[in-house]
Amino acid sequence: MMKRLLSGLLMFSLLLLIAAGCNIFSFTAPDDSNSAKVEDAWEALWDGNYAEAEALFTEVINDDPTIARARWGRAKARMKMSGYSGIELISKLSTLDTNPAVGDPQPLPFMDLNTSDADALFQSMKGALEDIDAIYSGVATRPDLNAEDVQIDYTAVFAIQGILELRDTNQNGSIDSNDINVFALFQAGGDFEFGDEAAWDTMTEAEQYEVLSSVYNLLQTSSETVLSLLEDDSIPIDTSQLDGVLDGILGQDENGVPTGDGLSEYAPPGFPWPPEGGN
Ligand SMILES: [Ca+2]
Repeated sequence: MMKRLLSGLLMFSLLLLIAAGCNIFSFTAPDDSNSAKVEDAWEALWDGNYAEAEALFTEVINDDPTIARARWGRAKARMKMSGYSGIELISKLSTLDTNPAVGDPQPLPFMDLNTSDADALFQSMKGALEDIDAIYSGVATRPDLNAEDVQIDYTAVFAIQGILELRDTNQNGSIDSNDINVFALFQAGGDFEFGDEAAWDTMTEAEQYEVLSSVYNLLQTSSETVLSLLEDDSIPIDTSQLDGVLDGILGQDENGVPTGDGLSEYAPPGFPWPPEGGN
């Protein structure tokens, strides 16, 4: 009896060892050097060495794109290199006045940036978006990062990318001297307009539609996430204000019903609106 108990215990201990061993091996052994590199990269990030951090994270991600902690780190490094954090970017949008009082139109953020600064931010956001989206959609999960963890950054990068698309008027992926600045404005009360309509009118209808569709899809994605942020009290920004701004540009009320305003006012006739597809 005693012997059976002992051998049972022994077996149990052995199983535990094997189980623990499996865990250890499956989690660390294949990417031991990656784990160490990820920690070095985060340390570089906290020290403010963003380029070094980005390079280290990139080495890890090229080796294994499912390591979420590296992707989040690289997104943060890229956002930091642009001079902004997710919260700062959202705050910038949230300061726009959505009160229905009559007032002067306000430039949308980044319309006043010079071309090269706007493009630097644009490229940072595209890079950050790719990594944040990989975590948000579950492509990259290890170790233990999920959509909820990156919700603020996800909301921010899609919103900012959407606004910046208004400066890539030829939609070739960069903001340069070949693009025209249409000086997008946000009217107090929550509408959207182009400050330079003459410049907008120099574009073909197909070009206009391409810009509007891409802005719409990015902002729509952001807007859908804001709704879940509204319920989170721990977020230090007024997300209902941001929600109002996004709805104003998208041309929809708080229930998502089209108002006929916003981007839709500029959609050329003969093209489907709202545009189909997402990202
Ligand atoms: Ca361009």
